[in-house]
Amino acid sequence: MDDLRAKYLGLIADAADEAALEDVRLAAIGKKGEVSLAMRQLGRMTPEERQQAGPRLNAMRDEIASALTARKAALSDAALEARLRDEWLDVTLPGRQRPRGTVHPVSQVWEEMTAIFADMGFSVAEGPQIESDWYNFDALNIPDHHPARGEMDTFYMARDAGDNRPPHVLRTHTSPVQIRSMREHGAPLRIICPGRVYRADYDQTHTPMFHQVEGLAVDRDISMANLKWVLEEFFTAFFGREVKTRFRASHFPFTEPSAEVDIQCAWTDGQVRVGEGDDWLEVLGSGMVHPKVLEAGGIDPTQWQGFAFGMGIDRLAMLKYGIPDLRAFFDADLRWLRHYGFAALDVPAVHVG
Ligand code: 2NL
Repeated sequence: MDDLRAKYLGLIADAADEAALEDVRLAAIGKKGEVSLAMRQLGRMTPEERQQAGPRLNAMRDEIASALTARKAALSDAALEARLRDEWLDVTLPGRQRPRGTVHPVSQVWEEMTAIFADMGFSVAEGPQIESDWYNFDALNIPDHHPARGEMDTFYMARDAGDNRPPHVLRTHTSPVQIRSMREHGAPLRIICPGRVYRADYDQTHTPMFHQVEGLAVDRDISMANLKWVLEEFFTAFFGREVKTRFRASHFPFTEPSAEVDIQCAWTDGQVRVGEGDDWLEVLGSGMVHPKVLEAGGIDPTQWQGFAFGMGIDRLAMLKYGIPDLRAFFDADLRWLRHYGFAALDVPAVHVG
């Protein structure tokens, strides 16, 4: 019995972890453990022997059981200490820096503009940036000899000798998207078409690629009065204050009558401020859709009429956010992007009357 006691107390002291300790427990006082088996021998003893061996065996089993409990507590304390040591974390360290981009002013204003027109019931339509000359010019009643069609103003796709496909261009406005929408959906129609457009022009105020939003509303009794309301509503929402407009008679091949639209502004120390003062700034072209353009869109001009307008996103971004130089928009200069860019969730409130 002393050998048994010494053996198991030794094994308990040597058990390196809780799993090894459990093995020892089973070997000693488990159902088939050595101590349990020894206790079962009590039945075969004489009453005198039993009286002697019984209490000693019980005491030994209790001693082994409490040694197991104590060792188990010690092992689990040690395991916890080890985890606390290994998984130690310095929560006072500075966070890891991750590169963070900004939203380009053009993207920001694009979203602002589409949100305002969406509130007025306009859907957004987009289309290809490479168009046939029919969609870009003919459908818009722009005649063959018109200067806009020349290589001076328009980027033409290169053609190999003997390639007889119709000429294609980088679209010079998003009007072709509106022609496509008219042909696809018919009347009535209320859409805006934001997108990239291209013109062979590069100076202080022009880049060969820029962004435009065109709008088109076709219905049975749409008039210039509806156009004026929509545009005034738009400018007031966009600039966050009431903005007076001035319509000046103009000419475009695709609208009749046509009007250029100025917005009220003030010039103070070389800075333009929209919605105050008594100067004017031209920002938009517009008019009633020419009957030939409705026809090109597959819409019967004796049954339907509509207004259309076009304006530059980049220019409106410069005006609203006081950005001085257009060309810097497309330089991908990180300092410029961080200065004029917007945070991902920075969506200025948009007010519609
Ligand atoms: C400007 C001129 C304008 C349009 C664009 C248009 C589109 C169709 C039919 C008729 Cl499908 N018109 N678009 C109309 C008037 C002016 O833009 O000076 N933009 C800055």
